[in-house]
Parts: sequence; C-alpha cells; structure tokens
Amino acid sequence: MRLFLFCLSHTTFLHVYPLLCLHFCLRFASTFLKRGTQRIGSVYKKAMFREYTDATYSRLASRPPWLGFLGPILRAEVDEVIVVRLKNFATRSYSMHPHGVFYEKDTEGIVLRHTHPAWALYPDGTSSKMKKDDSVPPGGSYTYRWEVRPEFAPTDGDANCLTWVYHSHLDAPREIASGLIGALLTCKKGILKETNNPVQDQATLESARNDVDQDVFLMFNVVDENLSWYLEDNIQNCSDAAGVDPEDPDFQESNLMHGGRHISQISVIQQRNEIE
Ligand SMILES: [Cu+2]
Repeated sequence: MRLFLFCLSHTTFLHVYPLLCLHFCLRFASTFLKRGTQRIGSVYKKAMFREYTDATYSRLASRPPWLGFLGPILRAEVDEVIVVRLKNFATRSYSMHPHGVFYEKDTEGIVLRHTHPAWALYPDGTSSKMKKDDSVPPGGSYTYRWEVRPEFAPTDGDANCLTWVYHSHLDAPREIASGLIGALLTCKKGILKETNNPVQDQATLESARNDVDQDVFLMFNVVDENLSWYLEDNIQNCSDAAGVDPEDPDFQESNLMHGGRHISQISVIQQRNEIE
C-alpha cells in the first residue's frame, strides 16, 4: 500500500515563458504576460494539490521546481493500492478523480453536471454515503482508495510505467484550469523504489524508479484562466478592476497561458543536463 497525504490550498502562481525567447517572441508573450490596469498579467491565484509528510498537514513534502502547479506525482506498481487522504483547505468543494486505476463507486471522485435539472448530479445510483467522494467541502476530508489491478498494469509491450492523470471532477474543465491536476503512474513490478517522494532538497533529485535516473513531467496545454474559479479574484487585482469586461475577446486572450510554466521546465531541465 502506498499512502499519500494531500491537501488542497490556494496560492498565487507565476506563469513563466521560455527563457530561449527572441525579441519577436517576447513581444508576442507580452499579450499574455504584461500586467495592465485591466490585464491580470502573469500571476494568477490557483488551487493546487500539495503533499504533506505528516497526518496533521503541517509539514509540506518537498517538490521539484519543474513541477509548476502540477500536483504531486503518484506512483504505484501492479497489485498495489494507492490511498490518498485528502483534506480541503480551499474555499470551494473539490474532489480527486483518477484515470488508469480501479476504484469503487465510493472513491470515484466525480460529480457530473447535466443541463437538465433532474440530472443536476451524476445519477450513478449511489446513496449519500457513496457520494461523499464526489465533493469534499472546504475543511472536509476524504480517503480515496485506488487499486492497480493486474488488468490495469502495463502489458509486456508497454513502457515500464503508464502515465495517467488525476484531477478534481465537480466541474473538471474549470477545476483543471484552476490548477487541480497531477500525474499518476502505474508501473510493472520491481520498477519503483520504496519511497514515492524522490526529492531530498531543491537541488538534489533522486529518481523514485529503479529503471531511470530521472523522470520528469511536462504538461503541454493552454491554461485557460478565463475558466478558472478564481477569475473574479484575479480581476480584483487589476488596478481598474471595475473597468474589466470579462467578455472582451482581448481580455480573454490575455488570460490564455500557453504552456504556462511547463515550457520553461524544458529550459530548467536542459540547464540541469548541461551542468551534469
Ligand atoms: Cu479526467
């Protein structure tokens, strides 16, 4: 069994663009990064998954800087069970929903909303007890239990680990844009070391795996901050917040974070390789 202690909390997040950028590129980037009286710029409030090393959630686990706003990396081998104790320190209800593992209805972590009022909640046929996983309120806790059953394992022709994701799933597009997503790996037997947490300090990274020196995770996407639950909070940080029109196409474009932190991760990783 691999036990993970997670919490959800708010933070501000700086979207960083590639270091290897020429003048033209910088001008282009200013559309998205430059702060203005009616432009948020490059610093956004986010909700993020964070891992702790103690049951009272007082000691944050260290994490590699290239992880950006991604949540902690969850890794488990076939026949293992992932147990996540989630505590919600955010101001909204959230959940954790995994891909690539087996779960029962009480650890599915999904609310599916439907346009018809009668389908306001995912009609999964479960009772209130079985719905506690769907939505963890602010201050609330829930324990998720996910199994890496043999039928979910990498096949002989696959890589040693399959890469999946987990994310909050009350309103998945909005919550992923808010920051609530991370990587989940299911691996063949013997691939993982005992600990899931490979980071000793900011500079020293030790692989959590026996088969590679380092595994690094990049998420290539456009983070649409217009979808974030914290858009209104972010607008309030503009000096002319009252003048911001959230429907203005130029304003909306300024909130598209292309690759966000994750493109810059490549530079960080390249620099590290050059040093080595
Ligand atoms: Cu999903």
